[in-house]
Amino acid sequence: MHEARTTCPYCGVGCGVTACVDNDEIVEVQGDPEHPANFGRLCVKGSALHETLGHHGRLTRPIVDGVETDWATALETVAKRLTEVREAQGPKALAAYLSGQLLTEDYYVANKLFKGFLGTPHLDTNSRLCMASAVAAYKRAFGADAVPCRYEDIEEAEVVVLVGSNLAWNHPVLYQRLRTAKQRNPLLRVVVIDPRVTDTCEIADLYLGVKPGSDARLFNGLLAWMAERDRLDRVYLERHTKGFEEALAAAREGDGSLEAIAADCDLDPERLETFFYWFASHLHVVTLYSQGINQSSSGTDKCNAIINCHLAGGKLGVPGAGPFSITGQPNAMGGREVGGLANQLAAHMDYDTPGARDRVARFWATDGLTPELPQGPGHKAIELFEAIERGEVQALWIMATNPAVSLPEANRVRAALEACPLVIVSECMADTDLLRYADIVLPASSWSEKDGTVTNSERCISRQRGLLPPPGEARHDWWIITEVARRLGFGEAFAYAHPGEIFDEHARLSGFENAGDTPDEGRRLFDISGLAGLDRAAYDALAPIQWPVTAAAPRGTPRLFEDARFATPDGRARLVPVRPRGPEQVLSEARPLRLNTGRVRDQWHTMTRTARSPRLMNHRAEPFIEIAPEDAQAYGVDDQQLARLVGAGGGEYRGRVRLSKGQRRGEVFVPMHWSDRFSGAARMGGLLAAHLDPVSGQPESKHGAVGLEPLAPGWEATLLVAEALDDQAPWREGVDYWARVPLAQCQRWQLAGGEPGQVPEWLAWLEATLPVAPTLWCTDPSSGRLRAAGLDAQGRLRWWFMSGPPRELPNLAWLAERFGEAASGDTLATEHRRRLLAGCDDGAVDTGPVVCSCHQVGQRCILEAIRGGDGSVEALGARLACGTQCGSCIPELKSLIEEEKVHARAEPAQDPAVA
Ligand SMILES: Nc1nc2c(c(=O)[nH]1)N[C@H]1C(S)=C(S)[C@@H](COP(=O)(O)OP(=O)(O)OC[C@H]3O[C@@H](n4cnc5c(=O)[nH]c(N)nc54)[C@H](O)[C@@H]3O)O[C@H]1N2
Ligand SMILES: Nc1nc2c(c(=O)[nH]1)N[C@H]1C(S)=C(S)[C@@H](COP(=O)(O)OP(=O)(O)OC[C@H]3O[C@@H](n4cnc5c(=O)[nH]c(N)nc54)[C@H](O)[C@@H]3O)O[C@H]1N2
Ligand code: SF4
Ligand SMILES: [Mo]
Repeated sequence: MHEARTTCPYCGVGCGVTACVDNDEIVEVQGDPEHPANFGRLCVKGSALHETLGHHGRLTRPIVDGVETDWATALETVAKRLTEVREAQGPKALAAYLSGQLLTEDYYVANKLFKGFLGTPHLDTNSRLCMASAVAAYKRAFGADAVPCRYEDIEEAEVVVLVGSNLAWNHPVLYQRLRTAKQRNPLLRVVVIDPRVTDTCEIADLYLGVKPGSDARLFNGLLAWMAERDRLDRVYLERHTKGFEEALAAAREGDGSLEAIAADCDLDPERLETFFYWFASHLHVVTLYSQGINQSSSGTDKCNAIINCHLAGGKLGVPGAGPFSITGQPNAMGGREVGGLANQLAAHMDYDTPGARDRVARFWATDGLTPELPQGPGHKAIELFEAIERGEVQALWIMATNPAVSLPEANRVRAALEACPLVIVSECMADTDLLRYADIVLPASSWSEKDGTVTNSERCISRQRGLLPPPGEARHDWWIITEVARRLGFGEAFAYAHPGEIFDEHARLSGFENAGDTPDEGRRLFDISGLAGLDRAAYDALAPIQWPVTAAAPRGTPRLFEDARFATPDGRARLVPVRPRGPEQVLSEARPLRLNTGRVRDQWHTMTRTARSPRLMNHRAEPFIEIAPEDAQAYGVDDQQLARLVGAGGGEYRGRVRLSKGQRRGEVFVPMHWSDRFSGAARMGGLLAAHLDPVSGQPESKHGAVGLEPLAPGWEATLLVAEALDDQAPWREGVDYWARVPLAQCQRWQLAGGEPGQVPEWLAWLEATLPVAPTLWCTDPSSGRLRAAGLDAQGRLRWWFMSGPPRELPNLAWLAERFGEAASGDTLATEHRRRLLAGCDDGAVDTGPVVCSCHQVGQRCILEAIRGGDGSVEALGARLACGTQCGSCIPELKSLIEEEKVHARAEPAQDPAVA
């Protein structure tokens, strides 16, 4: 048993993790007390990391044209087919689509191979869907893609503004840090700007429920307000910026009254003014923004509208201040550093950066090996798939991302992939929606096996360390890329024995001819030349450090622009005139509802990894549609019923309705996580039309337009099946709605279908659908509901069935235990057999959706405890332990307490339905 330190592979907070390794297994993970991102904390996803590991479900062998093969054949085939396409169609027929979940070393070699040696500019990344607008705005304002702040600034601020960020769920450890800072400093004010009341609002002193897409108008209004009230930092503007007058003129266009701005943003003027006043009257303001700002057809402008206000007040470059774009993926920032976006070349040099092409070509020594470096930028993600659709790009290598789910117009993307002559996919999991479209599948190593570096939201470079051997023949992404490069004839330029050697080259490139005072003279802000030349041991021991790291700043640079010198030719920051524009996806009679999409607390993106932890599946088990109660009534749907959404992207989405008082009228929210793997029709990517920001190319994923109607099936049912029976899953055929929920040792299938009033002959259906016939069954005479179970010849439990809606579910954990016993070969004990159809020992119903994932505490237990007198988070924690580990569920606990208070006053208490 030994302890090793590494970095969490989920969100951009980039927490340090201490892993306890025992015989090629990670038995426990804890927060690294010394890591500057988390100082020992972890959220629920981080603390469940070891539960998502294991060889089950992993890709372990390369596959070519549907047939498993060895690496030599697979690598040869990749090289041969890429060469064929290049020779027939030219280098620009080749493309790559990467991900912020690759390590910097993987990213670096992929970028070098495609742009430097294959000579195609078409290498883009899923950061296009995520950070592209923030990147473009920083470049417009500061001359470089540089996040000025560090996490401590959030703790040191007087006002923290969270715009379009659900920090409590998506950057939980940073949220905890903010929460603690607020407890220490009661004067710290938190403002949340989000159309939805989220769990983040729990710590908000002021909540602004803005109209979707109206943030630019709001921040323009703030700029004009500051100018009017003389709350500008005139000296800062004068000395260190340009463009203020133009930006102010644009901000003053139209009706500048507070009432008019408030009306356009759908806000109460008084609350809006409170925000303006707080922002304007404090120096130490951090505005932290995320996808509610970026994922917009005017996202870059929105980011600049925010940055304008910071520049105008001199609120950056000092502790506790700055416009802070928070990154989503663990290595979104690393991808930006190597130049993984299609408009970048390498190492913070763009195609139009003076001297950059020549410099990079010399550094990589591409001479004579390749036609030449591309002349200009390549296709951005959406454009790339359009070029594939047109047949211009004929070979695509996708690594560590799932565009068949996560891109807007996902059905069109699927058709393009289908038509593309060569699709290569590097992936760790055996079963993702994307793999269906792959001609060649390359099994990649995953977190805990991979070795390299990542950079988090505050520019902090940390090591992810390889602790376990990859399963089967899975290989590291950097290795796969360099082996292909060798077979393409570029062996000398890709002769790395270890990721440390790649990191060294990356560090050297960042410092290569990085001199002078201005970008025109070759100066780049991204410079980690101070980390070049590390030997293997020093690389392995590398402690977290914030870039730039240079001879002048060997310990890194926590905060940028303290000297107010920016990376523009004249050293001044730019204010950018912003003219607010609304969403491009327009509402219509057929699609009258505004569609908001985003994340839930316990899932990660397309769930390929988090769904492997049953306790992470319990928070939100099924795909859902959140809607205001009044709208639900108007559309004829009710809480926990099934409904469908139809959108302009050509797809539809089926999920369970959740009434939410935090949802504005006229808007619905759906999670981005469900794929065809987990539900029959719950891919939100099919609902959205691809409208792009003209500057950044980022799609408008937050502002779709949809129609809603009830699904009204004739029946609903739950089927639990042992893992071994799950392979074919014939029971999902012909049903109108299904969702698969992995539980420990069994799979839960939620099924619905049929016309109203129509109920199948269940016993006959079970007999026909399942390989093991019903052994036990009973029918409730009053409701006609059936419960049944199938045991094999040895008396082991194979399946369990219940007709009726999931709110009638008994104790799933108890049933899962019985499946666990069966999995280890045990026959069902007599006393359990008697209780099997009841589904519990004591007549208890299921504990409901899990609120506290760490301690697996269900909503029903919590409500009972509240009704029994535990009226505070502390009291609940003392009785049930909920909320006492990572704290992510505290907002939910508080709202349950609040709801109960309201209930207790209004009506006799009712059990909420099961999600
Ligand atoms: N649990 C979990 N955590 C994650 C991830 C995950 O999958 N799961 N993914 C990671 C990644 S890659 C990313 S990019 C981050 C994203 O982190 P966030 O940006 O916090 O996540 P989202 O839920 O996509 O959207 C944030 C909020 O924007 C709001 N919003 C929508 N439209 C508007 C608008 O017009 N104006 C404003 N002001 N707000 C609006 C939404 O209501 C939502 O609450 O999370 C990271 N962390
Ligand atoms: N409507 C809507 N759409 C969105 C968003 C939204 O808020 N709303 N958010 C957008 C954002 S911000 C993002 S970041 C994207 C995320 O969307 P994706 O990137 O498409 O989602 P993931 O599920 O993270 O896909 C990563 C894949 O890589 C695999 N993988 C993991 N680690 C490795 C590795 O080390 N090597 C290899 N080769 N493979 C690996 C995983 O198993 C998984 O299949 O979605 C975007 N799409
Ligand atoms: S906050 Fe993010 S980086 Fe930290 S443990 Fe949670 S998911 Fe991992
Ligand atoms: Mo993201």
